[in-house]
Amino acid sequence: MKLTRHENNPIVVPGGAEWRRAAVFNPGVVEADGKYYMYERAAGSLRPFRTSIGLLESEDGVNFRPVADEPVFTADMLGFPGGSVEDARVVRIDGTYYMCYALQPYRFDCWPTGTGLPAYYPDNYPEWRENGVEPMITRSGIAASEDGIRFTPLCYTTPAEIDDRDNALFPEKIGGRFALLRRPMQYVGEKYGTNTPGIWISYSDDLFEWTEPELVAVAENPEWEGTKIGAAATPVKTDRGWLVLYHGVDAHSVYRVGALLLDLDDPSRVIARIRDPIMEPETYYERFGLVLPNVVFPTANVMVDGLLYIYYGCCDASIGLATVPLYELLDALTGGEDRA
Ligand code: BMA
Repeated sequence: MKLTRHENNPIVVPGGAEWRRAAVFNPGVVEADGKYYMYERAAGSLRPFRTSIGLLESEDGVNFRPVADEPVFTADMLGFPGGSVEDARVVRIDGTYYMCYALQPYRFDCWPTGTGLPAYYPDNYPEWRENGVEPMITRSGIAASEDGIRFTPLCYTTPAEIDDRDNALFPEKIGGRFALLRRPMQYVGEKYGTNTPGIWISYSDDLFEWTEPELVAVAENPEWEGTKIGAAATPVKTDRGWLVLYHGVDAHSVYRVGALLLDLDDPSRVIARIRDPIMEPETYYERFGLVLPNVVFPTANVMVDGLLYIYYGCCDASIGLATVPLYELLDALTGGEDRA
């Protein structure tokens, strides 16, 4: 099983409008009425490092052009001027676009430290402490739109005091309820049945009230996913189960991509999982970025003529596309260890 990197990679790069001048990465993508809409996470500078969500469109899922002069979603719209909205994972359910986003409420600075790892530095921005927020804590929520262009904040999916990102809504209700993958960082220790942050699931009737998270999957292969794992993109419904790509982080902060299958009716149940990463940083744009090196971070996948198109952030700097025939990925999954 082999993913193919697109020859135009990276397919989307920073430039143009001031707010996307420094970096574009970790995009949501949906296909609607024959067009592909991409929701990029965009930064205008590293100091401060502040990201908003910009919109691009494409006829073929490869060549994207900006749609709007301004971002379509910002932290200002949530009442946090200067904060960041990040890592949009977008689905369309019954004609409405739902964007799961991560929110960091205030600005921070970001620079390379010379050791390969960046410093994320909030101390120049006293609002973090004045407002009693633990620096760098992330809250997640959902914004909604009827046309895919104008988004308005709908709800928070996670409590303010928990660091919880990598939220991904399933593209349809399951057993009559919305279902959401998430990654509560503090859910570790004996009480939670895991020593490292993992993938959890919650359900909701109305998107506003969510059930207590149930554990779905944790790191099993310490050499590449030992630090933490999190859902990558919107789960894909297949006849063998829900296909979920996820990212795994190793002890040196290298981000790789894993794959697992969840039961169609009970998506808290993992029925298959591939032991090795299906993708890891290899090319120059995946190994060298503005700050953190060695990151492939998928946040979207769509089906195009039997191929799974996987859109991913490259080192928090640009956007790549990799493809794989869906059946090849499913064969790799179900031919592996059976966890049913
Ligand atoms: C994660 C998130 C992502 C980011 C990745 C690599 O923790 O912040 O948004 O792409 O780190 O820096």
